[in-house]
Amino acid sequence: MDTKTVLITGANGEIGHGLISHFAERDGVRVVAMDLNTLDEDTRKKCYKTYTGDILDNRFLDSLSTGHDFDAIYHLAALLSTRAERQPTIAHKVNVDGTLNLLEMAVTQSRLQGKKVKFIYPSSIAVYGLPDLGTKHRAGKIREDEWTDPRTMYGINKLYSERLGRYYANYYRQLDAQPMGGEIDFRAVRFPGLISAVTLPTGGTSDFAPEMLHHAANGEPYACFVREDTMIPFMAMPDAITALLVLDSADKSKLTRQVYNVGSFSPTAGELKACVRKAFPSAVVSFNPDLKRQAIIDSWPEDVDDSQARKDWGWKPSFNFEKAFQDYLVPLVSRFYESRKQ
Ligand code: AKB
Repeated sequence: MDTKTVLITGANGEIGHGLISHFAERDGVRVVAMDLNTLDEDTRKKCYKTYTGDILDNRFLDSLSTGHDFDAIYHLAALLSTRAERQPTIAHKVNVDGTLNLLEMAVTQSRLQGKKVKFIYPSSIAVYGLPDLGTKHRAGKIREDEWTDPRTMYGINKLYSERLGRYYANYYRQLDAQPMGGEIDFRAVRFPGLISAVTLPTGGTSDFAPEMLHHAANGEPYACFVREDTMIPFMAMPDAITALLVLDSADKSKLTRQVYNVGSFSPTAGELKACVRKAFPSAVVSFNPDLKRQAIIDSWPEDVDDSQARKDWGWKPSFNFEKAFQDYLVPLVSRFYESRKQ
């Protein structure tokens, strides 16, 4: 069997942990992981090589690229929406310039290896921007090309990076005497809010859902920063990992787009609370909306139309709302906090 080498940036994040654990259980994939912060011992053991470094440091990226032949780059490193709003220029550097650096690395790698390197990119529902709640309700499930008018720095960064990916894949240096277009194979999914049983996100605006669950499991009260009727789409982490892997392995001739919506379930914050309290009856959850973060969430869609992903590459989440809580989130999050008490 051919062994593939995969670079994962932002490996210390939630998706990174999930991906690395997945690859560690399979033969045929060598993971080269990098992050700004040193990876924990447990994650390090699951990787072929790990690096502590900055995606804005071109000398570091050059030495990484010289040392390995990558078949695919999973570029996960990013500053999420709330953090990006607090540090917009840093967010732009990391989310846009960082992505540009990785795309350049992918082109260099493709040229050196004489084959297309895959570039797998997690985008976000933050690329959408609905102008008001009435429009959001009426819009319901939205398609990839609708309402792409983001109001956050993060959403703008993600939308622009999607377009950069498309440019590098299709039109890169199109005025050269011999344009080399089509050197990288760029594929992206727009994720909804993600909920993991074993990690907590930092700096996102969809964080109220995982925070509510983790506080309840850890016996801590939680004041939710959005209204009870707030609705955006969410997805259980194992489905997010599956989405990236299935899109990566999809037959290119079947792909009609480079950026796909992927949906799963869309509970209100009130329904999330009911579900959390069913599992943890003593949980104390109150609602104390932060009007500014609420406005960001209100600009994101209630749900996404992912029919194109279903049709082109067979996307189908394994977890609906009930199953995500019953079969994945509640059992694993309970075990996670119990083991930490021992
Ligand atoms: C965030 O809240 O910033 C992220 C996202 C929806 O992409 N979780």
